[in-house]
Amino acid sequence: MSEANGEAEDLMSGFRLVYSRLKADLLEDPAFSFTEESRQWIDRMLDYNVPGGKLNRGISVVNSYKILKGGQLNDDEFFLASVLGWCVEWLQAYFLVLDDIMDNSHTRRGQPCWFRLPKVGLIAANDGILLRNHIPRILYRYFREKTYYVHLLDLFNEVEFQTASGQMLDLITTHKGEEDLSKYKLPVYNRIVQYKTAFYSFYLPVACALLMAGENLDNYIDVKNILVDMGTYFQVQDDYLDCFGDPQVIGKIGTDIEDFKCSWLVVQALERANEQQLKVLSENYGNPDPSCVTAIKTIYTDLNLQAVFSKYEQESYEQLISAIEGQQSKPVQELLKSFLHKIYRRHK
Ligand code: GPP
Ligand code: MG
Ligand code: MG
Ligand code: MG
Repeated sequence: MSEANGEAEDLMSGFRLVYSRLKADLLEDPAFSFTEESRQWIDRMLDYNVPGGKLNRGISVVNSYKILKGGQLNDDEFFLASVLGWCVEWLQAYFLVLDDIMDNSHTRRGQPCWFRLPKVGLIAANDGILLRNHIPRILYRYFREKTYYVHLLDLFNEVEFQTASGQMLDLITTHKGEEDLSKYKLPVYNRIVQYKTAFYSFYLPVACALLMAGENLDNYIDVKNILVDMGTYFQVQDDYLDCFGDPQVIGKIGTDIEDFKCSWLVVQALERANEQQLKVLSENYGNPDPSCVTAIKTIYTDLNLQAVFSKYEQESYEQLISAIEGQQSKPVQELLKSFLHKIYRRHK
């Protein structure tokens, strides 16, 4: 194993340890005395939904903070950056538990969606609310004395609002009985994904690290814009993998075609389809019948959307690199590049 890999693994195992500490805190929350049964519920619910992903967002807080500090972190700095990283992962868990109900999904991170478990069902809606409410409790415990505490609270609130607004845009475009493919154009698409994905997945982790480093977020608008563009590219990959990814690798079975989603693929297909193909698209998109889904996938393949995606991926990468290299600060450049390299050409 190379030294760099070894270091990344140490960072990850240290990061994971912090999860156990936060879970233990929440299970002993003095505001609420748990019965054994309720303690077990939370314990299981957290283990099922919080730590099982790639942890890219969470670990990025630690990595970004390390780069901004220009070297190694002491134990206290590592711990606090990890706590913030886990707050981002908690937020993600909260969104995913609810998103899977709304999208009628089946699997997530290689296991059934939480609400699909017979003992859970719609209790999952309340579990989502609990996950969301854990975040300010964690922040209060570890950050209340910090000068940037209020900015952290504002940041999490703002980003949650943006994400829920994006989720609304995503959901109302798919209204049953009003399916209308003519509104699925790139500007609509970009707006949905900036709000539903980019702010919380890309801007939030870096903004957390900037606040810890004592920076004023108002001075980082360009960085924010680059991160939002990176988040858009990330959601295009998510949409591509929904159809063309291997469910064994991505850990989830795609539902975008069945759900009539304004996916990047359908937007591209609509731009390129001939009259006959447009007819097939409008007659089959949004219908969960497997033969309709196959008809849509056949059109995507006939239009060679795999190649269109590869080209988009290459061009986005190049544009992002040149925007990053236009940044004054070397640490900021390094931080943005390390984020981009984690997602470039991802398969999961
Ligand atoms: C990703 O969309 C967006 C979210 C997970 C945000 C959800 C926001 C809420 C306020 C609930 P997606 O449905 O494409 O993600 P996936 O493919 O992982 O289901
Ligand atoms: Mg969704
Ligand atoms: Mg979804
Ligand atoms: Mg998706």
